[in-house]
Amino acid sequence: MSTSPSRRDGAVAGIVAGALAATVGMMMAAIIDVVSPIDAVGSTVIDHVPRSVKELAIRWFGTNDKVALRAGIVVTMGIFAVVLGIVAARRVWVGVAGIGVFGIVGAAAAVGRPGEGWSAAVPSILGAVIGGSVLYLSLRSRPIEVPGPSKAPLGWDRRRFLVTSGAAAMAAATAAVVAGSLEKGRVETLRKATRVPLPETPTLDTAAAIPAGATVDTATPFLVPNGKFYRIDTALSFPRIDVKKWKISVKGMVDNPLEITYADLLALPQVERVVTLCCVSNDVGGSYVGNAVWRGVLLKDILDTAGVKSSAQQVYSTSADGWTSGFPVELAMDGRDAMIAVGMNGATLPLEHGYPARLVVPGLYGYVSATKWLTTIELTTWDAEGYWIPRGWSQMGPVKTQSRIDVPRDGNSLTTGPQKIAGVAWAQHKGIAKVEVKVDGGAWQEATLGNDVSDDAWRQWVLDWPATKGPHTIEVRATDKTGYTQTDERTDVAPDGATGHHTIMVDVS
Ligand SMILES: Nc1nc2c(c(=O)[nH]1)N[C@H]1C(S)=C(S)[C@@H](COP(=O)(O)O)O[C@H]1N2
Ligand SMILES: [Mo]
Repeated sequence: MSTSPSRRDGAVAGIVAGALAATVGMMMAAIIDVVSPIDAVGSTVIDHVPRSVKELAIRWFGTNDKVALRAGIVVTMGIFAVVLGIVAARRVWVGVAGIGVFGIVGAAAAVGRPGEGWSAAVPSILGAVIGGSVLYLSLRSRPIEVPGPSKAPLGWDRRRFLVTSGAAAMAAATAAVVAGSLEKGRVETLRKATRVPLPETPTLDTAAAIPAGATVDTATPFLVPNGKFYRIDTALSFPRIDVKKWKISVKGMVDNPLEITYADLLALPQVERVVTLCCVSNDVGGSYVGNAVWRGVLLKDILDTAGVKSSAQQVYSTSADGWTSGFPVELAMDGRDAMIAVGMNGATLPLEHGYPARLVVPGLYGYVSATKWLTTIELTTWDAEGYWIPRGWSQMGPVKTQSRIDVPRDGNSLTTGPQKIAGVAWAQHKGIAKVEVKVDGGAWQEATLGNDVSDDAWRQWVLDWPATKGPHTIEVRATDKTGYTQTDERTDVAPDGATGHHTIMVDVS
């Protein structure tokens, strides 16, 4: 019989104790309805990584950056747990203390999340206490009975280790299943609510019908279906919203602060508008842009009711999970269709896109305006900074005129003869006047534009191209209705949006 655990036994004890701590924490968080420790740590990491790292993560993982972060956290914790276990095989208290440190980190991160109270510390602490106890029980040395006349003064009971680890592993698996099903149930409840169609509103002012010619048959439909619409946000899991209690507070520099419930919102006069939304992180030619019919209450109506004081400079909004954005007050009042949206493409606003309600402001990048899971609209000065501003992005975020080639794709092989070059161009709240295409450094050729549905929506474009044998470079540029033609100067997405012409290469044989 061995009298002390091997390094491998220590590693096993560490990973099992760590897994149990994490899963108990997740389960407890789901039960008492607070942020899960892993999400809390993950969100804290997201909030504090430098812009360069965030950009790198988006470049590497795209919209899967969250999955990558979660996986990164789990792998990091796993490595630490193994190391702690190996150390604990010799000095059990060091291992227990290590798990304690993890618990404190998780608890501090959870309590520090926007909207969380002290109770958010409970899951991490409980997880650490249970994980630490399991580590101690599996690895501690103690007087043990051995057959025979002598009694070993100190020893380690491998059978106890195996039993404890086995039981803990099963408990961790159970806790993981329970936590997973509770979270799934929570999200399912919210999703179910989004499947209830919006009520008919007698005062619905609908978007102009989209004329047939507006939709050119290209790879990108004029209206992007909800399930295909790009998604960008910092939320690791959907905010824990109870629609019955949810409301939007309109406060700050207003004469009459308001509280608007979901029922209030649905009963107010509404509009439907076609608006293209895009992300400041969209690289030239990128996919973080989409066009949809948004339905909602005009922000101006709400602000008129609240009575905005003349000293207010910024419409500063906050989400249920503490994300913030802000834009000039004038842009809510200048007649553009800035709205609190509750519907998207004829359906109730999907959870991914901000259910119960979000802001949509034509002409602005999402990071300064399009708050999803909206809970607060505060009228304030420029002293308040939206989430991305201290992280190196410009406080003003007007959308830059852009165009993209969707057909053919970069690197495609085509056959000689008639081909179509097609795509989309956008210049929200200015409107697209012209799109031109250049093949192999030839003359700019004007593309045929899809109908002009709204200055806030993108326009599809198409150009017939007699493709000849060989490699070809295709470049696009748009001119908006102010007469501005896109510069070919390539700039980075930071701090206020990329410029440059989308250019692709194809091979014709
Ligand atoms: N609550 C919340 N709202 C948010 C964000 C976020 O991180 N959290 N990201 C914004 C950004 S940067 C963009 S580009 C748009 C994207 O909206 P979508 O995911 O519906 O396409 O949402 C905006 N609203
Ligand atoms: Mo964005």
